[in-house]
Amino acid sequence: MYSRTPYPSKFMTLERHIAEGEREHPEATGEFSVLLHHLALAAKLVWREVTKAGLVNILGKTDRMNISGDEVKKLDEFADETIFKAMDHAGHLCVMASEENEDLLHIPADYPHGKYVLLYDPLDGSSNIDANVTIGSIFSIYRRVSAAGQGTMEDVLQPGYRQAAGGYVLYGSSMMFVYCTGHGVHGFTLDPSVGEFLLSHENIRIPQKGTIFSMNEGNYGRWEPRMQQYARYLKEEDAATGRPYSARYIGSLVADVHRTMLYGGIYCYPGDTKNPNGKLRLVYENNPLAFIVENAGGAASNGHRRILDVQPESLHERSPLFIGSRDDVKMAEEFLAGRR
Ligand code: AFP
Repeated sequence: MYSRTPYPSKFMTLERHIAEGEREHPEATGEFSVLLHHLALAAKLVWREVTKAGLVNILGKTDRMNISGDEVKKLDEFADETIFKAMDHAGHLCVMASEENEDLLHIPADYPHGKYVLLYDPLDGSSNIDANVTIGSIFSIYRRVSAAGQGTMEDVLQPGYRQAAGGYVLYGSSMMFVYCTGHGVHGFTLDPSVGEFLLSHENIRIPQKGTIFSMNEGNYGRWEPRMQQYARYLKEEDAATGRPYSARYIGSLVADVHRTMLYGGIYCYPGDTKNPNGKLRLVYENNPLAFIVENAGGAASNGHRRILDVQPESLHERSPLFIGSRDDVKMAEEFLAGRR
């Protein structure tokens, strides 16, 4: 009788999904699940502010004060603080690091310290906010390697393959929470009427090859000749190999990678003469997205080697990124190695 309703037989909320994932690990203490819940809550708080972004001027902002006389924080600062405060007190983390902060973010001394480490980019693509273009938050969770107490730089600078979970949140025409704990990539869309994330994209798989490329071609003149040759190749006419590729570039990495994962193709941010290692940050942006895309069946490279194998040397180190469909990333590597 119930199957006649327009709803699926089982509502899979994010909460339920996390709980069912936990049950598959009898050794789990539940700490990890609580961490994910808190992250989802932080994301909702950020989303609430993002949806008000366009109203700030109408509601009477003067410089950085709103109509009530409160200071209006820049959204990226707000997101940074909100995520920190949502995550600092529950006793599951030993340290955090955020793209917005130069140094490690230590858990306040009066809160307990746990076995996990959180790295996050609070608001990726923030220069797109005023144009109402999709932005997002990106996160990685690792297990600590130090023994106890406050977390250390060693806990934070782990190669990406050691991630216990990675994910991102999209603030776009709808809000999505996409995460992976190594058992598939799953996307949840917020139903604002009930305030719950509902499973909308189960076990996302990226096509093995695509026909879309995503890169900032304004930098073409600064690229090395092999990168230029690769970009020209993608635009040549050849029906047999699906060329020319279509160009799509939003300028919010998280949104560009999300589209790439759903439709296939490649996103590239190579090094150039101005920024030899490109613009993107290895630990806050490239590693979590590489973890997600690999788990969806794709690949992520710095042009010469797998992103997840790179040992980070410093918190804010930059790295080139080639990410997307497996065949497309392989082809980019072949061009950069001079094999094509
Ligand atoms: P912002 O958060 O400062 O907007 O930076 C976003 C970003 O790191 C990434 O999300 C974009 O893909 C990339 O920069 C865009 O950079 P270009 O303007 O150089 O293409």
